[in-house]
Amino acid sequence: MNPGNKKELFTRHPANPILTVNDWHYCAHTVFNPGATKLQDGTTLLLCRVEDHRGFSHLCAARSANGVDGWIIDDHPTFESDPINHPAELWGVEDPRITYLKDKAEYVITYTAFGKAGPGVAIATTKDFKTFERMGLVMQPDDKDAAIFPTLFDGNYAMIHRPIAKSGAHIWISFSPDLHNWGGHEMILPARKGAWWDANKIGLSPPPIETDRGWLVLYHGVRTHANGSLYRLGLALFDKAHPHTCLLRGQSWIFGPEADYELNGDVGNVVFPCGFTIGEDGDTINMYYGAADTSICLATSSIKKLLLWLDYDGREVTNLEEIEASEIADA
Ligand code: M1P
Repeated sequence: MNPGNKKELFTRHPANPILTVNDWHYCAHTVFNPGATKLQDGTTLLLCRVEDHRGFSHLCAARSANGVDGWIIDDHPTFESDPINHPAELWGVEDPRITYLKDKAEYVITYTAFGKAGPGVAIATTKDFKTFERMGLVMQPDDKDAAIFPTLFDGNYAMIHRPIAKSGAHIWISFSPDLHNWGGHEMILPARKGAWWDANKIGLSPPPIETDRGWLVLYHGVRTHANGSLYRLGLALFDKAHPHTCLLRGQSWIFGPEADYELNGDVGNVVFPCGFTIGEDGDTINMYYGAADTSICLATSSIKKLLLWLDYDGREVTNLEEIEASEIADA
């Protein structure tokens, strides 16, 4: 089979959307863009973004034994903004990504803190998704779409994030010895230009996925057109020991809005994953995503399939100059 012939590499779950605001125990407007993790007992936990009728967001935990149905949803907001102590969260907290840190035996949550200065990256940690330790803002606005790697690199944590720079919205990496202080900032994946599906604005989707061949990074690309924006997903592979080095970058998108619940909603034409879990076979990827900023959906793929596709559709890149050179060659 020519893996490049299949544009969409994820299969939508027939029960989609698996969660909507109608499943909530309290009044809210929409639920979307959940972070995801598997707890130690195998339970799937989604930390869902919930938007209220002011337009402000908070996070609410939903737990399920099989990751598809039977969700037990907290009957109150699990993690709310704290604008008194953290003014950067004045207008809410959004789009969480969850990483389990074995060295600390705790979960670290990176989320968007939305305040008067714009969206910035904030961090909180938890052991049980009931009590949280807030670190506050770690990347100043405008910055978002952040996640921590589950392993350390030369004793440092690494975070992927998306600051807005003069040159556009590109994906960066930063390093920290303690999760508080960040440095070694480097752009690792630029938005492409011109007609590309991921021109001008990209951002990390779920946290990086560890494989034998490196880190698989699913990212969203935003195509702006006369009717608005179109959010689709692309794929890149980064070096296992040097996560700032991009080894392969797919040319085509691998998943985009097609189902009615992705095309229509508060913000139509949006698929926006913030979390994944890996199946018991060690290969199945369960990707949890927000559809049209309105509901929560599930689509599955496989690590083997994504790597095979990258071998076919991806371009080898060793540094940013080469990425740009390949863009010019394509133009
Ligand atoms: O409305 C689509 C998405 O827009 C923003 O994403 P980004 O800044 O990465 O383009 C976020 O507000 C996100 O929550 C939202 O789903």
